[in-house]
Amino acid sequence: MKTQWEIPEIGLKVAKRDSGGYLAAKGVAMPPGVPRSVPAPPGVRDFAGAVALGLNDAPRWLPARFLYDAAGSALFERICELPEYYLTRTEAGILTRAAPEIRKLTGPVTLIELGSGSATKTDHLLRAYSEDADSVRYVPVDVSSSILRAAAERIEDQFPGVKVDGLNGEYEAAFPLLAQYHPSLLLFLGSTLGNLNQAESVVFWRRVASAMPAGSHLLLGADLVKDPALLHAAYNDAAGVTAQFTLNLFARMNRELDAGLDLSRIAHEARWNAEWQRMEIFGRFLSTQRLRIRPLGLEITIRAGEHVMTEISRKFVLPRLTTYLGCFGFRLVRAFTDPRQWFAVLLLQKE
Ligand code: AVJ
Repeated sequence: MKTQWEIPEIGLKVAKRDSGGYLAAKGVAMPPGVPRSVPAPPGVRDFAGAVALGLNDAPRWLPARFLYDAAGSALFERICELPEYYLTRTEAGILTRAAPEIRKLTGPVTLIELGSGSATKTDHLLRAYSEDADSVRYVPVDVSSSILRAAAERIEDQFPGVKVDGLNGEYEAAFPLLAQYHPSLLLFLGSTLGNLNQAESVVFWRRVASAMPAGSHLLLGADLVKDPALLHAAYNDAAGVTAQFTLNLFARMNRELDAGLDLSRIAHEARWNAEWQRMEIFGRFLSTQRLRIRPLGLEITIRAGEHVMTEISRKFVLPRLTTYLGCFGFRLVRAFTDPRQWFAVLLLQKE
């Protein structure tokens, strides 16, 4: 029987025989003992393809977006409450103080939010925008349909003047909305930008810039470079929730790919890379393990001491970030920060 599998990262689609596995389909002889592949639903195939790609790269890596399954999203909500994780709290403080002024500077607009999640930090903005208007439209965009539905219900309850038009999908799905809902304010909060590496960031901002009509606004939350000790604490919390968040990605491999990993022999590691101005987060293998990617019929050996990068979290320096965004046609309208200058919220306008 022939099946299809694909690696969406590189748009690769391969026809494959169940009995032979991917390499056999490409004419590569399979070593004996490689498990047979089994058919899997599309979401799992995406994950399997990404894991196969990243774990066969050097250094090994996994795309950060797979951290956010139901268990991972719940763990991230707990991270936001940790005493060491200053980001969410600091950004919320900035938004509370700045919301009325942001509203004044943009005028009445539709709010479109990328990666809205539970959207609790958006409340300050929704309050400001619904205060002096009969109705405001809010378009949250998120890959998790359950979180999206819950957020929409909560917001329509809490803010009768807000009309919620949620969109379940990846960021790309939101780009056409920017012309449709003009004038709009695009929200990209929480320093989610930090997850994108240099190449991904260029692709992202080019797409946003070309989708945004001239004159429309962008509100960007960005975490700033600071004392590495504070960063280290934020990503190595005493309660170990961030470690659970990292390990959940490997647990997800066990759940969805039948990977057969011993999670007690994988350690969370987060370190500051000063030259790259980013936190780098890994699962470090404490012993050699052989893992299966059952849907693809692949096996991979990872040796003791090897690192698998699960995410990066870039930190920014304000004038440089502003000039960088200017290269894509975004003009800074106003920068808002907290008294300690730990985090910044930038209001920008597309030229
Ligand atoms: C959601 C990407 C902003 O980088 O701080 C938190 C994710 N990872 N702790 C971040 C995260 C570990 C978070 N972002």
